[in-house]
Amino acid sequence: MPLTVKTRRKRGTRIVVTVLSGLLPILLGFFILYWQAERALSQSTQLTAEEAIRQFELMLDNTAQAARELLPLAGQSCNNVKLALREQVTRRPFVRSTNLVWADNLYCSSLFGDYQEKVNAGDYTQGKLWLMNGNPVTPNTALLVYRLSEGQQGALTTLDGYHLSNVLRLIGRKTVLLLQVGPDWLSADGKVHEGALPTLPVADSKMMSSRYAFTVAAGFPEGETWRYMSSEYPPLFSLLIFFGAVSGLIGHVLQKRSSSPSHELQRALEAAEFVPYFQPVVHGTNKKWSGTEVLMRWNHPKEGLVRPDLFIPFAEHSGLIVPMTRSLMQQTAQLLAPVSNSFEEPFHIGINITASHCKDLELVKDCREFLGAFAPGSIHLVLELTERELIEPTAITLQLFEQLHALGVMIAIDDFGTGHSSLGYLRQFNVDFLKIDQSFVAMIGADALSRHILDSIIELSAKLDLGIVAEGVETEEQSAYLTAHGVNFLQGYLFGRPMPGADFIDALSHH
Ligand code: G
Ligand code: G
Ligand code: MN
Repeated sequence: MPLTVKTRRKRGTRIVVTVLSGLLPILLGFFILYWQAERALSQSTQLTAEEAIRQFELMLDNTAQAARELLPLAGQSCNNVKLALREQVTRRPFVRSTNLVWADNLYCSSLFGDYQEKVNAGDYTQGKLWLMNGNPVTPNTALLVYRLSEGQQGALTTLDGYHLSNVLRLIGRKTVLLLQVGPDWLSADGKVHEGALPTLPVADSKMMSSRYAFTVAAGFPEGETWRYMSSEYPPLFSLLIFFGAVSGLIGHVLQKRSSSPSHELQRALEAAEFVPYFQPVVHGTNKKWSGTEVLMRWNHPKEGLVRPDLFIPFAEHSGLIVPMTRSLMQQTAQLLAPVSNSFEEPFHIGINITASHCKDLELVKDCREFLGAFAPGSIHLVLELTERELIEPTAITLQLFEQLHALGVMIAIDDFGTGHSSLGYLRQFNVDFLKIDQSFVAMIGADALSRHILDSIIELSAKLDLGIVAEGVETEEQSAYLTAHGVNFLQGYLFGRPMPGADFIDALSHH
C-alpha cells in the first residue's frame, strides 16, 4: 500500500527527524556562543596581560633609574656612598634596597653598609633581572633584582615582590596572572616557582615585555567559559530555545505534509504516474467490442502498479480525484482519438466518476474537451456513477446532469444492485445504462435467490428502456445465460482483462 503503510513505517524516523531539526539550531547556536565566549575571554586576557606589562615596566623604570644614578659611585668606599644608596631607597617608591658592586663583588649595601658577597652575572636573565625567592633578610619573600654593570662598576637595585604580586592580584581580578623572569615565575600569592610557565586552562595568553626580560601569562581557571556564558548569555539562550522550537515545528509540519497521502498523490499527479487501463465491453449478441471501461492505475515508482481501491478514497478525500480524472480523460483521448475513425458505430468509453465530481460544473468542461478530441459521432462518453454513493439532487447537480445530457454524455449506474437507488433517482439523473455488479453474475448457476435478483434487474432495465451491462463475466456459462436473458453488453475476464493503452490499441485492431 503506497499511502498507508509508508506513513506508519516512518513514524519512528519522523520523531527522530523532528527532534534533530529542533536540536540542530540549538546545538549550532550553542557552539557559536561557546566560540564567541572563548574569543571574548581571550581578548580580555590579552588586555589584562598588556596592562600588567605596562605596570611592571613602570616599576622597573623606577628601579633602573636608581641603578643608573648609583652606578658612577661604584668603586668609592662604602662609607662615602652609603647615604646616597639609602637616599634612593627613600626617594623611590618601588626600590627596596640598593647595592654597589666592584669587580663582581657586592661590597656596599643600603641595608648593611659594608658587606661582602660574590655576584654571579649568570644568575641574571640577559645579565639584568633575577627573580629571587627572598634573601637572608627576608627569606621566602619574592624579590626582583635589577643589575646594571659597566666595566668593573656595578649597581644592584631590588624591587619588592609585594608590589609585583599586588599587580598580579589587582589587575587580574578574575584573571589569573603570572610573571616569569628567566627560569622562575611569580604567582599572585607572592610565591616564586621554578620552571616554565604553566598553560592556563582557559584563554591562555603569554606576552613578553619589549623593554625588560620578563613575560606575563594571563588566563582563566577551569570552567570560566561556562561561567561567562551563564552570566552573559541567558537572553541568547532563550532565543536559541525559541529558534529550536520553531525549527522543530517546521520540521514536523514539513514531514507531515510530505508524507501525507494528499501530498504524495499531488506529487504522483505532477509526475504523471496515473495512467489509464482499458477493459473491453462486448455486445451480448455477437461479442464484438462495443466499448471500453477506463480504469485508473497508479504506476508507482517503488510499489509498481497500484490498484485504485487503495488510493481512490484518499484522492476523493483530498479533492484530487477531479484533476486525476481529468488527466485520465486527456490520456484516453490522446490514445483513442487517432483510431476513432475505424469505429464502425459509436464506441462507448466509460469513465468512473465519484460524487465529489458533482459539486460544481467543472465536469461539463472536461467532458466537452474530451468529446472535442474525437470525430463527431465516433464515440459515446459514458460516466459511471457507483450506486454505493448516491448523488443528492441539488440545484447544482441537476443543472450539471442537464448540461451533460445536452452534450450527449451518457450516464451509467455502476455496481448496480449493491446500493439502493430508486426509480425516481434513475429518472432524475437521466440514466442510460445499468451495470450489474459482478457479485450477481458470479452467482449464475449457483444460487437461486441471486439469480432471481439478476432476472429482476434485467426485467426492470428492459421496462425502463435502459441499456444493461453485466460485469465480471468469467465463464461461457455466464455469458450464455446473460445473452439468453437479453443483456445488451458484457464485460469481464472472459473477453479481456484491463490492459495498458498500447495493448488495447493493438487488440482493438484485431476486432
Ligand atoms: O479495475 P479495478 O480493479 O481497478 O477497479 C477497482 C475499483 O476502482 C472499481 O470500483 C472501479 O470503479 C474504481 N475505479 C477504477 N478507475 C477509477 C477512476 O478513474 N475513478 C474512480 N472514481 N474510480 C475508479
Ligand atoms: O466497480 P467497477 O465496475 O468500476 O470496477 C470494475 C472492477 O472489476 C475492476 O476492478 C476490474 O478489474 C474488475 N473486473 C473486471 N472484469 C472482471 C472479471 O471478469 N472478474 C473479476 N473478478 N473482476 C473483474
Ligand atoms: Mn466502473
